[in-house]
Amino acid sequence: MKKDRLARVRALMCRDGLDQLIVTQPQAIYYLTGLWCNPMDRLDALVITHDRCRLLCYVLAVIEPEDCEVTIYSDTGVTVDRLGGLLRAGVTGVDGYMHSRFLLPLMQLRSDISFRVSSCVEEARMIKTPEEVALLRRASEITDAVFADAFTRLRPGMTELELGAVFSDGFMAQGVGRFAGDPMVCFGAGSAEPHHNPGNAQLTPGDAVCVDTGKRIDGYYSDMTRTVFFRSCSDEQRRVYDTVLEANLAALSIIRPGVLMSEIHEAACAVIRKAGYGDFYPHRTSHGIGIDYHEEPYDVVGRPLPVEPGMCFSVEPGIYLPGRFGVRIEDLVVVTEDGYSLLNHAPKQLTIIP
Ligand SMILES: [Mn+2]
Repeated sequence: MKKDRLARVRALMCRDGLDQLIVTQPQAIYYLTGLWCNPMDRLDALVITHDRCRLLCYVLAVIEPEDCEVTIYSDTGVTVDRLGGLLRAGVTGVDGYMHSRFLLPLMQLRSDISFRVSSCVEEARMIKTPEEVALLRRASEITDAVFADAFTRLRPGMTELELGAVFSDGFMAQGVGRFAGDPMVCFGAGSAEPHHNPGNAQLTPGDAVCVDTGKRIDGYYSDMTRTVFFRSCSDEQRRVYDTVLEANLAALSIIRPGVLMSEIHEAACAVIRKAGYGDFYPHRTSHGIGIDYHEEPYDVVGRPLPVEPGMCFSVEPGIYLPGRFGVRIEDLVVVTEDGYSLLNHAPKQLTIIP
């Protein structure tokens, strides 16, 4: 078990009055045990009380974490019954990832237990250790290198899927497997969709080329978006690009402990509104990153969440003009004692690829 992380989770359990906590998300189990469970459709669970840890995991997981009693199950028998047998009476937190098909029968089985949703592990994970920051930094450095190389390989007529393969091959050349989803490659009108599904659109001179991708490398994700222009750039594309870059820099410039996540978002929005594109920025500016591609801290409207040293999150404003083009510029930061440090360093000045 990762003792310091477990201690933080237990402190949060005390704060919330929990006697025990059921953790089912594989990423959270990895965070606390160093063990990657992959139950797929099955149920793995780490049960944490104030004096012991018990892990219920599928037969394929063979390395036992220290200071943790492991119960292995196979595809025979009812896993919920096994989990029910590991629980004590008392106030029990459940992470937000336990499928209802497991949780509802468990609640019926152990009607003596009071269950409640708990984000103790998510909260602990929000503040990265130096060891975690080093892994995040390395993932971003590799991603910087992949972007730099891939953007030299634009050719007229190539498809979004083909450029996606260039990025995937770039990661593979760095020894990184296909862990996350496919790279989100957007050409021209596709770049006007914040969550575009890459397809067979062909690259045409004058296109905005927006690529948003990242990989989990040694357990921790990178995530970066850069938008470049292929062979030419119109006055409006330039105006939109300059606005998004200014918004990105404005948001970054206020990051320091104590600032609210919502204030970072507002700093980006203010620039975009002032340029007249306020109706074309539909999404949040930030999400946390770590073992998950998206994790706490989320920039949620109306939640006053102050930034703390050790938090890692994205800053990714964009402007999307439907049917025409869009621009997004995404960086990752780690919050320091007096400001922030960028995890990725790919250039951001307006770039026209010849
Ligand atoms: Mn992102």
